[in-house]
Amino acid sequence: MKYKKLFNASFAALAASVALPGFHAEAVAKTVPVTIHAVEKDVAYDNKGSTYHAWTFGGVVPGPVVRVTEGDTVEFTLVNEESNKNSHSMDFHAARVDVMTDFDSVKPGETKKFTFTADNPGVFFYHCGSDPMIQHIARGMYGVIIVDPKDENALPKADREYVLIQAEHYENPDDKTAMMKNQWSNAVFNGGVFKYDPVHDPEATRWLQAKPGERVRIYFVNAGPNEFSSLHPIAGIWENVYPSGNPKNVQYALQSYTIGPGDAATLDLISPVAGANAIVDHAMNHALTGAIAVIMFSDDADPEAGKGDNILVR
Ligand SMILES: [Cu+2]
Repeated sequence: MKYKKLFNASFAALAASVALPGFHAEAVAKTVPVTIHAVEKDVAYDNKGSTYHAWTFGGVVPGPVVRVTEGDTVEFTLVNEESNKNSHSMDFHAARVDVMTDFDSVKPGETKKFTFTADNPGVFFYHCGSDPMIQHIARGMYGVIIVDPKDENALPKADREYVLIQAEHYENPDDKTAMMKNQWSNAVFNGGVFKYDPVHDPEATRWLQAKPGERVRIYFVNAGPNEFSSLHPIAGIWENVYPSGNPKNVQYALQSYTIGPGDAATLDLISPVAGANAIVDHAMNHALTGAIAVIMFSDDADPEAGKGDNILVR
């Protein structure tokens, strides 16, 4: 886990606001230092272990899950490793800052800091915005920031949580022309072709797990760079859907929900029966090139799955 140390999200509270009497269910705002290193390295994109030369946050695709609470102040540091060949930057969709200064690119060997308050609860995309942005996203520089509501009762309690980030994979990561022409080879969840689908790829060893009756919360991001996703749980129905993950944006009992590039949603799923659902982008050329995630509902589900650090299955 060489790169694990490169990502330091110490959730130590450096400063705390004063909680008002009568608001015991609300989290106390804190300052959260988050440091992520831009790392250019080979990364696997399928279950066989085939690799491509990725540009990454933290050495992994997708980048590390950043998780804070509504009202927190994020003190962000981007370190562009000296060994890299390209400039990189960070664009948090959860931030309201200055695109010219805060989201500006830094050269290899340089560091950039900016601060923002996570004013809105929800699920938000983050990505590199350096030129050409289409290539920096397509090569793997994307991830999720989850901003939990400060009111702990704002959402129904989830029994398990999973992150799914959809993106298009290009055979040749240097071919910017193919990216502009949308000539991708695969649609992927969490950076892997059929990563969680042993039905379409016998070499898949991972899938999502839960028990029947449990509320499973999917934090979904569409990294793109170009394609929309019509997210559908085959053999299930989305119990609740929250566009951008905001508890105030609730919709009920949807079969599919469309999430454009650069957008995100929180989707809850409950299976009343044992068995499986297959979460897919219902655009068939996306599903059948890799954007399928099987979720198994069983009383034997691993008690650790979909909890704590296991919400993004690596
Ligand atoms: Cu970049």
